Amino acid sequence: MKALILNSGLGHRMGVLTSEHPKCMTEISSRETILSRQLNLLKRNGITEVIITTGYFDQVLIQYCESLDLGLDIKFVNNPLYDSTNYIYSIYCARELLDDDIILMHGDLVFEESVLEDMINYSGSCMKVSSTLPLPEKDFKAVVSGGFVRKVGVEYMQSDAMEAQALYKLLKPDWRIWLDKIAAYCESNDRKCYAEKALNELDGECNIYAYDVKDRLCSEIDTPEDLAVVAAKLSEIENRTVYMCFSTDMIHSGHIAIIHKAQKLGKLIVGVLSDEAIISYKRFPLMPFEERKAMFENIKGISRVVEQKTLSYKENLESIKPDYVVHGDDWLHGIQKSIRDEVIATLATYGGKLIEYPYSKNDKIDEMEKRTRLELSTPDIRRGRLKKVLEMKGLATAMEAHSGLTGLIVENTVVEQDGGARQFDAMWISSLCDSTAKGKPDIELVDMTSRFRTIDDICEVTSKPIIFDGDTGGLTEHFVYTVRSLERMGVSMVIIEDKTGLKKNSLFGTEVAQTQESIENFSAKIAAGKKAQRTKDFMICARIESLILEQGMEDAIARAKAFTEAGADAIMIHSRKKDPSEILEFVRLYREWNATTPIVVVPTSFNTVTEEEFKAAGVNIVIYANQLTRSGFPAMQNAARLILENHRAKECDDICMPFKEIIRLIPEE
Ligand code: SPV
Ligand code: MG
Repeated sequence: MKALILNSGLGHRMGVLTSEHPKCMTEISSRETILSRQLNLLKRNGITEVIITTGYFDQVLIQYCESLDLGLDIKFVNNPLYDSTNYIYSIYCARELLDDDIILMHGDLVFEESVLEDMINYSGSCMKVSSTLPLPEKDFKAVVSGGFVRKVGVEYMQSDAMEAQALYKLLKPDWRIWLDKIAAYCESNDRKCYAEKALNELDGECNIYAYDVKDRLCSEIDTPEDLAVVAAKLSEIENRTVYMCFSTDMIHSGHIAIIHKAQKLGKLIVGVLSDEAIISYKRFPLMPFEERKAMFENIKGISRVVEQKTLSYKENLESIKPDYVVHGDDWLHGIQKSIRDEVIATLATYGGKLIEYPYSKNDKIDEMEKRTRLELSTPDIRRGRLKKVLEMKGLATAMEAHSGLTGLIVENTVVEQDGGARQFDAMWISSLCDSTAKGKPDIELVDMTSRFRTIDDICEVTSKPIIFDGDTGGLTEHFVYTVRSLERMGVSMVIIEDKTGLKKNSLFGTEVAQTQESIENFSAKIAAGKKAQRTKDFMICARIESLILEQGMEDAIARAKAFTEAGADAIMIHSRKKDPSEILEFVRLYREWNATTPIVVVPTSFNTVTEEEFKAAGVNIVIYANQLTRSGFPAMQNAARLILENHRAKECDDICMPFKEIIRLIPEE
């Protein structure tokens, strides 16, 4: 596609402004002239071959174009009869160079980039019209019917006429017909009319669509008054702001394309989503916030980068008040729909607009995302992530998983809430649930090899950090090996409890015989584990059973202090009381002594306390230790019973997940 710019005219209505150069060299801002703007926009939109017809001051014009040094292939065609003919003859002079699709424009036309871009992207031939501007008295109008331009001229004031400008995109077949007619006119010496006179005679032979740009700028400059109006509109356009928000840590061609589109609407301000907000609805970011921010700051044409703390745009929109928010249309459904609704409502409060571009699904991007998830699931990356989540969020949640499938549920369950989203941060590999899934009691009967097999199954299909329930840790001599094996597998934390002998589940409390380990022995086990540890990210958490075994708060706190001093990276305090007060009291007392070591709780019994309340009290990890197992088994028992009762499976179907859905739970490689 080539551009043809008609610059042979005299421009005498501009007065002194055109006494030394052609009109197209008139400055429209401190940075650009009409022509430099046209050429820059053509270049930005992929048009590199330009034909400029010249007339008076042609050498000034040629030198000026050279001085712009735009790297465009510009050919100049002089109309030797410029002062006695109209541009129909200039086109005729250039006809040999015009054997292509053509963007045709008058040399005094100023338009916003999106107008040119949209017309270039339109599938057929088209001419710029406006349905919102009044019909100009002296300038071009287009008679439009059925969406197509039938006539163009200054004389049409009828109701089916629209304001129009000499900005066309002409596909070769349409252009050929018009150009032949132009040639016929010029060869029969009819050279003083508009080229549109030839077009009008074709009576619809060329299919030129009336491209309605409404209020967007596309005006010619004939007089100093026009210049003032256009310059004011341009400065308003240049001060427009556009807001986009990104959560990505990988910039790809799709992002660059939408950033380029957004830049054409005004100064682009990019909101970079905080780590915490990303973790809440997507996956763990590969790069922390500061690095992602720097990445956007270094993209050409982004004028400012700010943090967006939540998935909700509201706070940033209310403070920045951008003219436009730009987004792909992929948020019309799903988790982001409510965020989109809120954006629309917020923009409406001050007259901002949402611009959505079609979202193009891209296999390469899906592949990159898959690889990212794979990378996140590799042991070295996965292991360190629990610490990072704790740093970023202060409080992490973990949900029980005992198989690949339950791991996938913890990995993929996301709930939309209050304009945001929530998901679990980590997985808890419970000894109770792992044993139960194998039909065995929770007494350290399932050996480590088997427990590791469960970890392996889960690791294969997930990427979230893992907290492993290590029971008592076994013999110290064995525990040191366990630590290294867990590290190798990418587990982030092992929790061992200060019990000895035959371990029973804590929720039995004192109903069964259980022995607490001495402070000395357990401290030594922790210290040995820490010494055996090879990576810096792995954490050993000491679990205190004093409240479970009714040994009192003082004992619990004394143990917590001793185990912390022995090197424990975190402290878990457990209770089987419904009333959370002893847990909260422990947290208060421990925090008085130690402000930073993470505290872990397992609120199976004291389940009325919310995560927010735990966080406010000073807790850092909340583990939902058994809920998938406890909810899954009754459903399974019920299904088995229904089939037995009815001698068939039909009645059971209503409580079963459709097969299609269960298949969808498992991602295909
Ligand atoms: C587990 O889930 O195996 C635990 C937590 O150790 S509890 O069952 O509450 O003891
Ligand atoms: Mg356990």
